[in-house]
Amino acid sequence: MRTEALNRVRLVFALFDVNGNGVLEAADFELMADRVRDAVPGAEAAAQEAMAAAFRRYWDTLVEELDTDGDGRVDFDEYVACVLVPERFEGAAAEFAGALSTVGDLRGDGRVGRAEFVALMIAIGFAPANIQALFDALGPDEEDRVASEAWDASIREYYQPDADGTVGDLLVAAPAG
Ligand SMILES: [Ca+2]
Ligand SMILES: [Ca+2]
Repeated sequence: MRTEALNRVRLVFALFDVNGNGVLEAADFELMADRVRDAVPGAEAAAQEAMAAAFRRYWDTLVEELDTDGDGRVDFDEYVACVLVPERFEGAAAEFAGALSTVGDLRGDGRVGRAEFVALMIAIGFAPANIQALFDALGPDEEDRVASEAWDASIREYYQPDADGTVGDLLVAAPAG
């Protein structure tokens, strides 16, 4: 595997390992969902529920596809195999991205303000400086808001195991934490 691809896989693994114990498990995705919910307290309850469900589904997909030894957790060696079957994660990644951008779209008009964008991206583990760079790259309007569709697309690409040369690569510059 190319070094860049492996670095990217390492970074996404670290983002998913929210409690930092070195393995992915259901608790990590519950923690992430709690953080996202707390990041935007003004979001609609339906959007919050869809987000929590999408995070659970992402976890279900990971464990179903990658938990080779069947212990109910995904360690890094198991996780690396995700790059071999990226198509199996497309649906779950799309749901995850769509749910996240919907939570941030407080006015329900298809745009997300910088404050919500930054709070949500910090909640899922990215470094603040990188988040600002990504927001700027997505072309904020005069009200400093970006199209949730553009953000949605960048998240979806980012969590694709074999993605390359996307706007989301701005986030790879320095791991969060
Ligand atoms: Ca963990
Ligand atoms: Ca396992």
